[in-house]
Amino acid sequence: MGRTLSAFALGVTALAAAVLVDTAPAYAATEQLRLDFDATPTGQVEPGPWTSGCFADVATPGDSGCIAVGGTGSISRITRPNGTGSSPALAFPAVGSAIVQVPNAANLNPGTQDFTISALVKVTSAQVTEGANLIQKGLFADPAQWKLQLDGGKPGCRIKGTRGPDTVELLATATTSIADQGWKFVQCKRRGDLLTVHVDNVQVADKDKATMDITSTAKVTIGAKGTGLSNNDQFRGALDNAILSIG
Ligand SMILES: [Ca+2]
Repeated sequence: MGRTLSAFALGVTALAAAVLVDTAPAYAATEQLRLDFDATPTGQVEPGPWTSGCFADVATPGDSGCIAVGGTGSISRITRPNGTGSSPALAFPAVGSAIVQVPNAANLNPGTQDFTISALVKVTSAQVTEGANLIQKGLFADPAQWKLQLDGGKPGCRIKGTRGPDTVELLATATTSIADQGWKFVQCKRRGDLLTVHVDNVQVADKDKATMDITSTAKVTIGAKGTGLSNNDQFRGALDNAILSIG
């Protein structure tokens, strides 16, 4: 993140250090979902590969995200640098499909509020695909969706919802790929009528007319649309800290 850990931060736990390094929201938002993937998925052993098991949601105790796969897909352990240490992260498969899915919950719907979708991702040119979904709630054709994606290696954000009697949608996409650049902090933010995409805290895309109600009964999926084996927009790189903040 280009941010140096303070001597104080070095003295706290790795988890707390990850929080300090990865996010420093300058606005009053509440994390509704934070999957840091630090713990071993329930019922599994390190270092995988895994085809099942769940990760606890650090932001909402009691909630969890669980691995689901299709074909020969699986999720494997990888680690990323974090300050002077490292943090456990996930590697998505080169073949087949694999996701982490979180059941629908009312607190995962921003409605008309401001919100931020965040993830740390690393992708190589060989892993780049035309469609690569990082975190989403709802499908493209559904009445409502929020989505952070990495199509062609370019961070992008799509939202869809209702504005009065109308169904409206908006897509903001960076012009350059983040492939082969190591770990990058990618974010999608809605602030009032503005939708923006950020890479390492630098704004790389924006679109206005973001005012809409985004509410659905869809589950949240991380790494792809689902467990389909075609047209699944499977992400094939590495990911850590999947976060949704609202407010
Ligand atoms: Ca982690």
